[in-house]
Amino acid sequence: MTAGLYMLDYGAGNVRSLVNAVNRLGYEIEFVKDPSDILKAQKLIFPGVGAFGHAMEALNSKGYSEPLKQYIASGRPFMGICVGMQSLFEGSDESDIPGLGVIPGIVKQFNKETKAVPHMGWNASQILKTQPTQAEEQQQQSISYSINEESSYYFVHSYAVPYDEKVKDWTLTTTQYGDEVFVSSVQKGNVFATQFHPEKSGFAGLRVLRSFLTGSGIVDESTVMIKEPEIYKHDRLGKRIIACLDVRSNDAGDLVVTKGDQYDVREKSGDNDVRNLGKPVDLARRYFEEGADEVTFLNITSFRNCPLGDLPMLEVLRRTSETVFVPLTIGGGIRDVVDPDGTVHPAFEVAGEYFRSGADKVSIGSDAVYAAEKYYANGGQKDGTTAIETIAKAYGAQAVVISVDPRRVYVKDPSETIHHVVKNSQAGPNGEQYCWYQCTVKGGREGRDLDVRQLVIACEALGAGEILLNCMDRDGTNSGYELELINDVKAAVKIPVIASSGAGCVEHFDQVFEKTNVEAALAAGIFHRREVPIQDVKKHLAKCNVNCRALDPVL
Ligand code: 1PR
Repeated sequence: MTAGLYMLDYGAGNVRSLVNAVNRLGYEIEFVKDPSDILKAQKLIFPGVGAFGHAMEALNSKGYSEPLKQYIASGRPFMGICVGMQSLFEGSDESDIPGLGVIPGIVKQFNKETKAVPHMGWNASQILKTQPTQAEEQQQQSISYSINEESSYYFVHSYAVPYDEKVKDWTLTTTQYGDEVFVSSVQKGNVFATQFHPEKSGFAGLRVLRSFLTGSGIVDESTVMIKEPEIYKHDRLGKRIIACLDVRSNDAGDLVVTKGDQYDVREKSGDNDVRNLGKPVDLARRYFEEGADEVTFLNITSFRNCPLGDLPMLEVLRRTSETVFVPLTIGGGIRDVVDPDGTVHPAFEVAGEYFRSGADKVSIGSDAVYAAEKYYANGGQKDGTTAIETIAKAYGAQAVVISVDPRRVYVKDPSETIHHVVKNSQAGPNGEQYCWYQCTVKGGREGRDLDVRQLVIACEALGAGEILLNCMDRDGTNSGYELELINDVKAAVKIPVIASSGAGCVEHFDQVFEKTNVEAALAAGIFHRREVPIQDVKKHLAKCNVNCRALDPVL
């Protein structure tokens, strides 16, 4: 327990995870409710989520900016996270609103031409500041706030501070994304801030947070040595392995993790029950401990209307975020919701409930298809009203994932359809070599006159940050990922893509990373049935020289 430990929250996203991480480390934290709380604080954490301009506007309108600058100048410990770090700089290309100006420099957008943006996932850091006068074992602890060069940390951002002379004496670590080297943490006197999310970086991240909380990070500046970062041929951004939990009520009314074949989740024999593969919160925790880089929950009966207050996944998220310190995505039912009394809750509000309950991202399926249809009907114009746009505007593009549920529609010749056609290695029932990928809604129950390429291009234009690419023909088949589809989508968008559906063995993961340049691979059935442990996937990938996060020792 630390008396006077405060968190500065301006209501822009998932701060529950940070509170849970602090609690997990044995500390209690209070929220700043008033500018005077900032001046009262003995230790202050400022986690920023969403856009720079939104964060600065919120700080200014709540009267927090000046007390925050005073607090920092007072020498009491300050920790910023993500946009909380960016706000310390003079400004950002993302907005005209100036930053706090504590550190010289401007936050810049990553170069989108050379790589996927946002930079999303687990990356390594180089420590540039050392303190040679300290004993070896203290050195790591005191100067680097327990940041370890062997560990990976979770990043999710489109803007960063490029490393240069101006920020040299503030830079604690740098990280490389593509060929760009950016400042991944700063430290000077009482100020410590990270671009990555310690509360989402597993046990490695909890160690960093603990180091701040115990106060072991403040050092004697006069003895600090600073080196230049090395630039490597390849960055160390890991390929992500995601465990996916399809959740619904079974016939007894219990919420269970289930898994089907081609979206049919009922047992093929006996009484045709919904397959029960475990309890969502327990399974998510198991996957975190086994080294999953992210956990995704999909509420697969979301097509049924459910009042906002009764959304069953809210409680699942609240409980999961107490023990799982990697990013959590929730999908299913992210759309406008109508309560029995007729009250309409816009998708934006529904998503907000999920973020406050511990979700880092929401995944939109059916509603994204309708949004894309509207976009094309509008001549390729955005109108600002879709769930993708409203959620991305407030919570950032990185918080909006598009879950795509396509099925193959075979054609003998590409001229048979107006849709974008792909040559497929799996010939159709009549020997057809081509197919187009039809988007579906309501969990594959209804096909639409929209192909996947149209969908992903529209969703990227509307502001989505990531694509979760399923394939109904592969789902639950253990036959490997749909590589033609994945390559086709990767060529159409710049945002990160998660390959999903069909994983059956460790080789399928190295195949998908070798034959396509997806950023992540997701699996469900093989993990639930304990056929392939997550660590076997990672060990196999390491053998194949595919970079991925190693499991950090438990705290
Ligand atoms: O349309 O926004 O309400 O979202 C509904 C969500 O529920 C969508 O993301 C949709 O994919 C999902 N969903 C709906 N019905 C099912 C079903 O299975 N009956 N699950 C379903 C789809 C897809 C994957 C699956 C992979 C990997 N699950 O996430 O986990 O295919 O499986 P595998 O590794 O076992 O092959 P909305």
